[in-house]
Amino acid sequence: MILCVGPKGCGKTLLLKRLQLESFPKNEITSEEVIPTTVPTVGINITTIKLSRKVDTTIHELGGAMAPIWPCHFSQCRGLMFVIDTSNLMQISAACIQLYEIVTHESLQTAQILIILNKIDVPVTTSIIEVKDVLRLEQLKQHAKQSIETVEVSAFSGDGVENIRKWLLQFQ
Ligand SMILES: Nc1nc2c(ncn2[C@@H]2O[C@H](COP(=O)(O)OP(=O)(O)OP(=O)(O)O)[C@@H](O)[C@H]2O)c(=O)[nH]1
Ligand SMILES: [Mg+2]
Repeated sequence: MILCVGPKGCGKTLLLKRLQLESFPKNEITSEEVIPTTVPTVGINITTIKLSRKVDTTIHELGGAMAPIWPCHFSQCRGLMFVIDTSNLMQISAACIQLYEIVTHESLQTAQILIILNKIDVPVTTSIIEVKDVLRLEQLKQHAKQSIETVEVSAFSGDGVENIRKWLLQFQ
């Protein structure tokens, strides 16, 4: 199972919709033309994404409001996408704690982890370097047993989402 988690409002649902929109072969609708609306996810949102002509993948988004019970879903997890809103510095410190809990969780020791730095389209004074510092990303990568990758994206514009598609291909 591939999970997508992250704090409330960090952009998980929009990101999954974006991945669906930009499915293979390319949808007629181009990224800028359609910005789907989202509502906070209560429970689990299951999305199927086409990665190639023959390959589909299913992702389970667990809403940010469900954070206390995310671990109930970790036992079957092969890949975990952790989304962070880079425009919300207050949330990043809280996300850092959630991320450490995930990386150290016993059921996730062999899972692949992708940290998705989202909302890079939002003009903010905080740089991505500062965001990575607050997250203590380098220390996390050094100490973690898992493979941890990072991507910078905008679910809004679609920038960078192709790197998520590449990461997803390893589970086929
Ligand atoms: N500017 C900008 N806004 C974004 C981006 N991604 C998401 N949003 C907006 O952020 C808000 C929350 O997005 P959601 O996708 O619903 O957030 P979520 O992580 O699914 O939230 P929960 O389901 O409550 O956990 C919406 O208004 C989105 O349009 C982005 O990359 N850039
Ligand atoms: Mg959601």
